[in-house]
Amino acid sequence: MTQNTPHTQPVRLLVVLGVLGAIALLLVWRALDLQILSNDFLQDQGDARHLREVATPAHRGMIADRNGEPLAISTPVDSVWANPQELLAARAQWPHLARLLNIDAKGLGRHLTSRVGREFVYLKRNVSPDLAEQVMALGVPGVSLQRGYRRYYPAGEVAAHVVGFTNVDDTGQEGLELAYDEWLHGMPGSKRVIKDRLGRVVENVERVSEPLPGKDVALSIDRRLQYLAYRELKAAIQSSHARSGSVVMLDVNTGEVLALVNQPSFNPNNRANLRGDDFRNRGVTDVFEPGSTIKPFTVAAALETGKFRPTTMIDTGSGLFKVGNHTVRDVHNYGVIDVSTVIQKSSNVGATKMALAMEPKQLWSIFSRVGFGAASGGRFPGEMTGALSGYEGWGEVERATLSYGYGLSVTPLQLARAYMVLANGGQFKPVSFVHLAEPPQGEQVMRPEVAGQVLKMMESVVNAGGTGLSAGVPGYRVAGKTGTVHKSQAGGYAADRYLALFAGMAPVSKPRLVMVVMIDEPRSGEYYGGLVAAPVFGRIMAGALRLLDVAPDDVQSLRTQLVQGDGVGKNATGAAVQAMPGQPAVRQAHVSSPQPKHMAGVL
Ligand code: 59J
Repeated sequence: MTQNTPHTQPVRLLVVLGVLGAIALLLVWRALDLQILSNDFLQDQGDARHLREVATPAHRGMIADRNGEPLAISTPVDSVWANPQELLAARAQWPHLARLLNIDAKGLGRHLTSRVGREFVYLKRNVSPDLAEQVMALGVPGVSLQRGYRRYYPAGEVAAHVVGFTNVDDTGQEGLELAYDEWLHGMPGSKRVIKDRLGRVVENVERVSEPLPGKDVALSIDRRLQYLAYRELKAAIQSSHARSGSVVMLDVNTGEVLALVNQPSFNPNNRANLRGDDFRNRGVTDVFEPGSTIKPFTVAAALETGKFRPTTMIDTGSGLFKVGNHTVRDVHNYGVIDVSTVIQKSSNVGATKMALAMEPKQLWSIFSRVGFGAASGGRFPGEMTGALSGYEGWGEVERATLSYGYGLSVTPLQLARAYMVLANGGQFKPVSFVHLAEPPQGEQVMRPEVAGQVLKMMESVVNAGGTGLSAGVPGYRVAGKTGTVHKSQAGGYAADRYLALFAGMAPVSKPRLVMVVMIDEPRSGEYYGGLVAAPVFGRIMAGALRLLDVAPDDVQSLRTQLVQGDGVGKNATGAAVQAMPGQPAVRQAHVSSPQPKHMAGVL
């Protein structure tokens, strides 16, 4: 029965043929399916494994100063990245890779394992071209480079607060990098590439879209003035052991910010272990009570009422004046003095008597017109507007204390902008952080005669008998106002913590520059604005007028000096000098050079 019989042969043959035929059919079907029916799907799958669309980063625009000097530039760098799966398989190579990239090999393992589902992880961003080359020379599977840009800040700490900085993704985080991010950042492009099994680009297939580079920004800042202001402020903060400080310099004709520096500062090129406090652009974010630097506006309001003229006499009595249950005090007893002398000596009682002789609205109006309590127009991120309350709630005590600068708050930038009104014949201009093609239309907010009279009074502050002699600059007429302010604290005013201020302009015959110097908590014994802030103003102003080639408008004082040969200007004489020791030395320092020797090497 096991033997094949002849008649069973054809049946077996048929079965075998049938099976073979079926298999052949199946193969043909499968071939058809792969080649034609499912082709698109398979092609896509294959492409998905090898054909990639990758982003090509856009070049971020440059931030330059008003003369085209770079303040923030992007340079090409590479980022090292990996395909976790592939790199996980090359464990033996980790130590080399980790050592080169200065990362922990164990941490690298964890980093990869936790991201094994992904196809892309950064190992180290923004490495130097040199290091990138060394990494690729290792030939570790799954490791590739990605082209990008790194931001570099040539002026470092000097312009750090104004320029700000970007994060690793090249997006503006602070300062003007943030304010002008949209303008600077451009649009990344993309291209299609073919990658091999190890994820390396083997062929550029096509550009899908070109990256659109960002646009450049020219700031209003003049890098030379910025350096000058920074050096002098830093030296002053160090020698007075102050907590912090700011200097703001504006162009009177345009409202452009020519210099804005703060202490403490930071190096934007290396922001490891930094405190958030250092990032603050105090010139626009910090408010303080302006104290006596407000008095020129109180006087302007008094002149506007028509009840006062520069020569009107005011009895400041014994320097004590009771308003309600508050006593207004002067540091010295000035007796009967004219309005001009109220400014020159900084009499709180004098300012109070003028304020009480006018309607509350008149005082409020001038503060409001010169921009207190309102944003500067410079669009700086995080800018504070300060506080100016409505006059409806002002009683006699409020009117008195407001007249000499307490009960409102301002930023250094706002104070500088307000002084700009006095410097340019009563015209109010918005402040700008970018270079302007032409000056903006000013708004006349004060009669030119009033502005001119107040300017003249402020010139006496810097001359014999004034509180701010060391703000003077040989060869130029300078005007300004000192301020020494007890800092407010919970429940009143701190007995031993002060702000030293000086705000002013030069040259008086045709003001070109306005500047505010603010020094917070000088702790070396001296704390008067006239002794701590005014000399900083004088040194920076002297250098700035020279750098900008501003013609001297007080040649007579230079001649006198040359003839006397003692290097002491006309301002360094008079009663106030005895009251403020150290004054002549300071003046001498900037008579001979705008950059005194002891400043060298500060930066
Ligand atoms: C002063 C104040 C505090 C707040 C007084 C400064 C007041 C006041 C309550 C005594 C130091 C000081 C609202 S002084 O800035 O008058 O810079 O050249 O802090 O008066 O009522 O030992 N400035 N400063 N006053 N408070 N409240 C003068 C003046 C000013 C000078 C000096 C001497 C004050 C010449 C301040 C300067 O003009």
